[in-house]
Amino acid sequence: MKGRVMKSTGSWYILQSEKGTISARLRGKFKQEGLKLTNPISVGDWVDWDYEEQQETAVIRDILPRENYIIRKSTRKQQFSHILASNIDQAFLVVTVRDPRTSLGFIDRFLVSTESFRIPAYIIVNKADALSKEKDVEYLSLLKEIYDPLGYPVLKISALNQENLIEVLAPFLHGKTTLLAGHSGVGKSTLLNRLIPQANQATRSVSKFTSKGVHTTTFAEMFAFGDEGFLIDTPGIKEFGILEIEDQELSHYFVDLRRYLGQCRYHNCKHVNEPGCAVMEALEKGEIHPYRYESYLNILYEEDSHR
Ligand SMILES: Nc1nc2c(ncn2[C@@H]2O[C@H](COP(=O)(O)OP(=O)(O)OP(=O)(O)O)[C@@H](O)[C@H]2O)c(=O)[nH]1
Ligand SMILES: [Mg+2]
Ligand SMILES: [Zn+2]
Repeated sequence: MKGRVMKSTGSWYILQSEKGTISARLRGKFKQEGLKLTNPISVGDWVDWDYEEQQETAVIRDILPRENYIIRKSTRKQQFSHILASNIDQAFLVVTVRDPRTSLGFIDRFLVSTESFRIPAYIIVNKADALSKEKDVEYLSLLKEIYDPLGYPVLKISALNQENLIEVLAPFLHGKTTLLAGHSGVGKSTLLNRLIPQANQATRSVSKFTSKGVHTTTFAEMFAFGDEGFLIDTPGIKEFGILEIEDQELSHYFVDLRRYLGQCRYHNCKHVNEPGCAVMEALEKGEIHPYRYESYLNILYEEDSHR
């Protein structure tokens, strides 16, 4: 039978299928696409499962091919990667301006991962109610200035005050599988609870000492939204480690750099200091935002330092 993984703890799974919601185990090991994964099966996966009479349990036999997935380097196990979720229609990166502040570098890394499958991404600025200082308001304007023109809508909300949830966010969610991702403490679970009250996800205040989240959600979990939509709550991410990407490939995952590809003098241009580089010309003309180019270089150099 076919089913979809709603929750995965690593040792057992909750599936949704025509037989309703069931818990299942995994038989054997899967080797996939040459990736070393800390979680062979992720939330959002479609799987083939059987009921094993003898053990009185549902067993996952196989994973159906993934349409897409969001993957990052595991922070716990070197050389391993972790799939946040798979088969998603869109990603909501939940960010905050303060307590904790989400950096541009983090946002750009996440967007590289969504771009690698051309998954539409939104930047959801939560805690709009707490934007009192001038420099916080300026940061929000900067986010809008950078990302709106690139096709990543920047949407300001307050999960706490329910500001813009029903009017602005909900219309994007119907009939879609939406991933909620972001740092710990930005309010992903609070937002999910507002949109799906019966989800009843645990939430906890940000640490007073570090202004950072305390990693309340520990496993990704998918919840039905309306008739055919799903929302996936995920554990907070500290750093988004991108899997090895070839130098020449990286610019394909920056929408703003991608526009100029093929126009550089050298076909293997890395857009760093090569003569006749169309990307650097665009940067000088102000067609590419300097912060985005800075993120591009940071990722490029960081990947290099691993070789
Ligand atoms: N002021 C304000 N606080 C909020 C808002 N949304 C969430 N919070 C608070 O932020 C804290 C963290 O919220 P959570 O929903 O637990 O954050 P999370 O992103 O799920 O965190 P992890 O599960 O650790 O990844 C809680 O104290 C929430 O009440 C908001 O819109 N405004
Ligand atoms: Mg949470
Ligand atoms: Zn170039």
